[in-house]
Amino acid sequence: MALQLQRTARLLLLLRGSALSPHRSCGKMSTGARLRVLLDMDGVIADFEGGFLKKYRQRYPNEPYISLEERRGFWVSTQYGELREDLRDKAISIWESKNFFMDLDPLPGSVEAVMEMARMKNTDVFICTSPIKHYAHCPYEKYAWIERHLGPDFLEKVILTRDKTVVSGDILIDDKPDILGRTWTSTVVKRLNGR
Ligand code: BVP
Ligand code: MG
Repeated sequence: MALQLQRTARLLLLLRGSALSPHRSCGKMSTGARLRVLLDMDGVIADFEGGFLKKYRQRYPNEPYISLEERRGFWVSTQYGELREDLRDKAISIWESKNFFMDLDPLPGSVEAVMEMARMKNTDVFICTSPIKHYAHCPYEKYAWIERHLGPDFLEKVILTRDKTVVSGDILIDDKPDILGRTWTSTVVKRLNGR
């Protein structure tokens, strides 16, 4: 993931000036135009899957679990529910708990890659992330995580939305394969275990 995001950061440099801006009036970006990058959080810069597995195994040491290599599909809850019906709610209980989102580790190299993108000329980087609907902890902790790992200036760059298709930008870097939007080019960053 880290390498992927860092490679993506470098690719951005190459993409500048190419036909990647569907929301601009013509294909090619005009000289001086700014590139707006929407960057997902969970699964791209924050290790949702690793954090989930660690806390799930701590809380439910006697229940079956799915290793990162065996994970399939986007939704953790779906695969746990398929493993055994009641495990779906047990999985959900993990990310609904206090400090779940705060304690996520940055994916290795991801913070450096975000900073590299943010330093690029004529480039605006936003963190575009979907909070869970159980809102007791998640939205607060996402802000606190961004402040801790990316710095307070990045608090200006946070977009919380359950529907990323309504956000305008040039490129969305995300690990969710099925977000279809009309305003940006979606780049799916695959996870380390190759799902
Ligand atoms: O808040 C995260 C975790 C949650 O969906 C959001 C993904 O946000 P983006 O990375 O797309 O911005 N989430 C929820 C479930 C199940 C819910 Br029921 C899940 O299996 N995986 C997952 O990431
Ligand atoms: Mg994600």
